[in-house]
Amino acid sequence: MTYIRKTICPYDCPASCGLLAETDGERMFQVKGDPEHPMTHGLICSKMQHYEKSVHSPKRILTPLKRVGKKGAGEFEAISWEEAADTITGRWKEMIAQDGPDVILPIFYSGVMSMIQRKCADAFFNRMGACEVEQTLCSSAKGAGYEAVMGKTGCLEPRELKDSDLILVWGSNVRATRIHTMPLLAQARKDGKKVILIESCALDMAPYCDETVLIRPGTDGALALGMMHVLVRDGLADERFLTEFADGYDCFKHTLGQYDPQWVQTVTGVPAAVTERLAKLFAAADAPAILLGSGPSRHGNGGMGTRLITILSAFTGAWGKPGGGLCGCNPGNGNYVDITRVTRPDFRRRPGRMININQIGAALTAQTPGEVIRSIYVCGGNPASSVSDQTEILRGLKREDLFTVVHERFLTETARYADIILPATFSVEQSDCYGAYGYCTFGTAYKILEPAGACRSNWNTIRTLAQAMGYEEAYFRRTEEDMIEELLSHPGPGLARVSEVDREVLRNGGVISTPFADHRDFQTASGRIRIVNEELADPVPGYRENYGGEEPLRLISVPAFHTLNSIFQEREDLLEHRGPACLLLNPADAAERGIRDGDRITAENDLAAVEFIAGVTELVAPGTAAAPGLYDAGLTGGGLSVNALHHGRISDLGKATTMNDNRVDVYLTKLSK
Ligand SMILES: Nc1nc2c(c(=O)[nH]1)N[C@H]1C(S)=C(S)[C@@H](COP(=O)(O)OP(=O)(O)OC[C@H]3O[C@@H](n4cnc5c(=O)[nH]c(N)nc54)[C@H](O)[C@@H]3O)O[C@H]1N2
Ligand SMILES: Nc1nc2c(c(=O)[nH]1)N[C@H]1C(S)=C(S)[C@@H](COP(=O)(O)OP(=O)(O)OC[C@H]3O[C@@H](n4cnc5c(=O)[nH]c(N)nc54)[C@H](O)[C@@H]3O)O[C@H]1N2
Ligand SMILES: [Mo]
Repeated sequence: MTYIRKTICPYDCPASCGLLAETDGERMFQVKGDPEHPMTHGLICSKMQHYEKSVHSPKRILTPLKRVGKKGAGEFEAISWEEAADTITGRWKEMIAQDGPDVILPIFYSGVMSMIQRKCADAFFNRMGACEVEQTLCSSAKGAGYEAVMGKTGCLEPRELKDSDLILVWGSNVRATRIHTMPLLAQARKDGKKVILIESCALDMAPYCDETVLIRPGTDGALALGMMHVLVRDGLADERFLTEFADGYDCFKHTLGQYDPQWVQTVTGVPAAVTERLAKLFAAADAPAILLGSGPSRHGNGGMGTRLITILSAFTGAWGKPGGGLCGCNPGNGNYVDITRVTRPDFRRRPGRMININQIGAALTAQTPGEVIRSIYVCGGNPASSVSDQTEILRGLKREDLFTVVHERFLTETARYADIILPATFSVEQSDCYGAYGYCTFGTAYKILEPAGACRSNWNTIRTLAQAMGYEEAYFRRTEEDMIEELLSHPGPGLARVSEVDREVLRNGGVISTPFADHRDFQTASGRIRIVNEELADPVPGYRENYGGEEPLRLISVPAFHTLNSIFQEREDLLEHRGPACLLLNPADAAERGIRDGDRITAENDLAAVEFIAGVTELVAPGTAAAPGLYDAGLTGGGLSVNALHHGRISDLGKATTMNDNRVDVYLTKLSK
């Protein structure tokens, strides 16, 4: 007998989609979107339409494994949980006794986005006193740049875009990463409102917009400045609004003279006439909205670029008008729950050694006494594939003296290098809370299936390891259900004012819609928008260069439609649609190098040379090379992926990845006979 149970997508997308799973308690037979979900209304992406194929994939790891071959060879032998836990904690106790706990480095990122499973390893490693990881692999430059201007003020929730009368989709692949916003864009166009795309790689989104503006990567701040130049020059800025609600308008205004549209053209490649027209369209709209993705912020100047785009969003007084302002940062009224109930910073006796996730390559190969990492614990992340400076990371992972433990569902790029692999559950085999980061919804989902084989959730694995370490805190004896109760009884501002009916929904497993923010209630120290922010090292905003490099083409990494970061590569059906690792080039750049669509090409810089298949399209900005998706080494030419071409440099604000801020040269691959 089968029945239907509600659950929630665990992956790193803004939406946390509601799912309906058909199951008999042992297997999941099919998955559909949940039409009762207050925001996703049953619409789910093609990747999740066959979640059962992932959950029951024959490639899953079902028992703990220990390495028997050479590092990276992928040869393992099954062991029991008891042996695994004893081996791991035995080694760790020895290292802690010899060198102290900060030779142990936990690495977790966004494999599972639910609150307890994603964050619980923090508590364990805080208790241990291990290294701390700055988890800034994704969009922390965008977050910090936005916050520098708007503080904790919630931005527009995508559902509010229905009231916008002009939408600038600025560096966001809505079709791949935010499908629930696609119907809103379509409706806006049907209603005669303009949707304009500002992109460096417009392949996916151009067909869904009225106009596409191609821009050189890393120069978005210059376009925002040029638009503000025109607005001030032509008396189109809302000076009354800016004087009343913002700090530093007068000071900033006097710096704008230098950023005329001709200058913008030189820096960005956007024709001067286009900047003029964009500024005038922006001013003519009553409630224009900028829908901002993270791509433009993944540069050395990404924090500043985001500040400038955020300031632009306020320049005509649109904030506070229904549908006016900025969308794509944190919407709503702040955190849903008090996450420190999970992460337990109070368990840490002294500050740990901080390591930025974008720089783990350097950390894993450091040889200076006092800096050597002796063990890593990877859980919900795939750094050998997803993090910049891949060559260095692989060099570190090959170290015979590095004890590597990986908690995983599949034999990923990283897991291949493990000494011990622990088998991980899928979301439907565990219970948790989910707060959407791009929409105002919050939900709970309870276990539907018993874990396959000997798989354990992140929570249950941490409990096992804590017991073997001899940690006696009551925290490590709780169940997932106890933890959900703990979080729900300590709501943050985002979950305040939840009705009794909604509380009941959460108790039973389901999703509620939470209130949108008041966009005129500026949550900054001064209560005003901070055009000039004296708290920053760089208080007055202006154009700053990104890192750049010697090579001629700007390399960006863009999301792939059929996979999510390195996830879903167990799915042959999706890989077939995705095709081989390709690098997209503008026809002018391709012609200059004698490259045609489908050719085998090599991209090279000071870090590495990586092979791709060329894709030639006018929808990539001239001077740009765009690499969609993440590919396992087995799926690429030379065993390296695009991340081997990324430096580990971090952004101006938010210490974020600058993966879109690298240069390469590209040439036809020389075939050896
Ligand atoms: N299908 C699918 N969905 C996903 C993901 C995925 O890999 N696949 N990843 C998930 C994750 S973890 C995240 S963080 C989100 C990311 O979601 P987004 O923020 O939408 O994605 P980004 O990777 O930031 O890239 C957005 C766009 O920025 C463009 N871009 C890059 N550099 C620049 C630039 O300098 N200027 C301008 N104007 N544009 C630029 C790229 O061409 C890309 O189209 O999506 C999530 N959803
Ligand atoms: N070139 C390039 N690099 C990128 C990106 C890109 O688009 N292009 N995207 C960047 C972005 S935005 C992000 S957020 C990062 C993501 O970086 P990561 O989080 O390191 O990468 P993922 O590929 O999402 O890998 C997550 C892993 O977690 C595992 N996992 C899933 N659920 C669970 C679970 O419940 N428990 C355990 N133990 N494991 C689980 C999955 O099997 C998967 O192997 O990558 C960044 N790197
Ligand atoms: Mo991300």
